Amino acid sequence: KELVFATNNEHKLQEVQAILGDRVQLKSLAEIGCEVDIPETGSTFEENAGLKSKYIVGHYRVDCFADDSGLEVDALNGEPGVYSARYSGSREMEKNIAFLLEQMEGKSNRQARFKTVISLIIDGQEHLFEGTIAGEILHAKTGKGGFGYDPIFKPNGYSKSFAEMAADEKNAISHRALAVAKLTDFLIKL
Ligand code: ITT
Repeated sequence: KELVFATNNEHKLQEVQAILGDRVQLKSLAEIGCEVDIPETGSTFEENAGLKSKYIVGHYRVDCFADDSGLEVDALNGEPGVYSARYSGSREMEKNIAFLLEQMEGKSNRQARFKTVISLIIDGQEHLFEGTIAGEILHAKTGKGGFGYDPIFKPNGYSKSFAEMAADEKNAISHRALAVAKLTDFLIKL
């Protein structure tokens, strides 16, 4: 079975393909000839995931899904949230991480969560799947793996940051893995 994953983020594509294994063959936006950065003007992950999947269905008439995700920090009233990819005003994660660590100076509550919402559109019908993992914001970057905010996020109950984990360790517990598990459950029942 083939399915388009409406993302420009190569790391997301690799993670989700690794979780799905050979059950589903994912097609990237590049493979269907789409090179646009789909507008994400919504104020929730649900809305933005839906904007991305609906854009692709509208323009390419294919079944597809999109992932909108981000980091919600309690002491920052849930920020960066839907602004995770450009929290500092730039898409450079080096800058976004530095900016977030700066906002956290002097905060004793460092609890946060990663959240993923997947919007799947099959036969014109939207289905939403979500996954969340709670953890804490570290004081400095730790580890070289993963992507995005992984070097400053340590899931609760673990002693390593997401960036210190092997890909399959992160993929066994992550927000994205939980959302993809729900997506897979749905797809295999079709
Ligand atoms: P697409 O919209 O093309 O899918 P994007 O990178 O713009 O790619 P989002 O709009 O969903 O994706 O932004 C999510 C940002 O949140 C992402 O750029 C990362 O900085 C961060 N993020 C999401 N999932 C993450 C993860 O598993 N580990 C670390 N950071 C993550």
